[in-house]
Amino acid sequence: MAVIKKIESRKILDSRGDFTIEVDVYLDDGSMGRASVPSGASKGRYEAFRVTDIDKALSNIQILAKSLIGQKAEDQQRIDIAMINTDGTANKSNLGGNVILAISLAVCEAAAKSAKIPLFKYIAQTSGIKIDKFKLPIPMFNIINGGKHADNNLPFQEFMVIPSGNKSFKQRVEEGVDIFHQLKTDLKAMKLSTNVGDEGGFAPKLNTNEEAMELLTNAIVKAGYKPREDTGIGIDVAASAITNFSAVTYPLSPISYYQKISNTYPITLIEDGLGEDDWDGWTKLTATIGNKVKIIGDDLYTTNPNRLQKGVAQKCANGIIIKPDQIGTLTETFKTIRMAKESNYTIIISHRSGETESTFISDLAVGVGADLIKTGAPSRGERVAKYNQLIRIEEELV
Ligand code: 2PG
Ligand code: MG
Repeated sequence: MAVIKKIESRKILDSRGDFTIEVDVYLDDGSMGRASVPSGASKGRYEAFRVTDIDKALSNIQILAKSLIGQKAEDQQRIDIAMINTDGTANKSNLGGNVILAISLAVCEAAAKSAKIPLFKYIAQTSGIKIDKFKLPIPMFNIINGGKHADNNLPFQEFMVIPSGNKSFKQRVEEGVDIFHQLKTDLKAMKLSTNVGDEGGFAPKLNTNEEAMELLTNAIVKAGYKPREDTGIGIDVAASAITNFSAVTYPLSPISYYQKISNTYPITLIEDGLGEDDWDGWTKLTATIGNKVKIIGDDLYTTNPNRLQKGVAQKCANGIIIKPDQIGTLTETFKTIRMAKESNYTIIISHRSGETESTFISDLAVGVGADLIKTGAPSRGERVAKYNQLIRIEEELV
């Protein structure tokens, strides 16, 4: 089996014009894996530490590289655990979650190339996650951006359309695109801006969540789809990122507010509807509407198996957002996904608002048998790269 021969790294750009790291792992059989790390704007308090000084991050990569030369690339778990131990902290604050993850992902890609199999198949082999048959994740198209992702007054961060039912990935993309273009036409007719936000969705100057949900519902209908039956609406509240959160749902409590809006609009999924430390609130929210709306934890869980374990025990949420950079290794990402599957959670693989052109998460979603993928609107190169990779994978699977 091929061993690691050389690790190179560099400073590259992300979609917000910020620098991030890219790592190349070379094996002694000539295979090379390349990975980069995205970054969030609305970050969870419990995410792995990110080294923001990219020059420092690059020198940390070289510290780790020394001990990895000569290791078998197929030993993903051993390599990840060795890096966790070298860092020696609970949240990777010594060397950085972004530093460790970049190597972790690049090792995985190099090993897949060495094995001469597609990345998603290699991930399926190496993750220890049981899947019966490969399936494509359902895309969640974030077509109205608010919160910290846009320069408007929308309190909620993301307003997504989710093509439901029994459709191919390609059909779901067509549906998302139809609705995206319909919305653009509608915004233009209303003399509202069609400039896009961080995740490629429109960022019109709207003031209330209701206006956004109304616009989405109308665009679904006008594009020829049946709200809820064909297309659901998903929202990422990103509650922890809202300064005066209770004012947003006032005079109702957040839970009553969600009850109300999910009766008015075809809402099928709510992510981060409550703050990241409000465990009791999450239990109540899930008990109240969890049977008809997917209740998803992102900042609540930060892809951390310990936090997920606590949430499962307390019956918080019924689904989880998985972002490898929140936890910092592929091995821990797999562990969280395994645990979530055992708890019958909905699994959503997700991008970050500051992305690179990497398509690793597309292969990850298929390789672990994720239910959904969240990777922005069908617009902006770094977002469509992920959808395009999934289109290719679907073709390969038929
Ligand atoms: C989220 C993400 C991705 P950010 O909150 O789910 O959409 O945003 O990367 O800014 O944390
Ligand atoms: Mg989120």
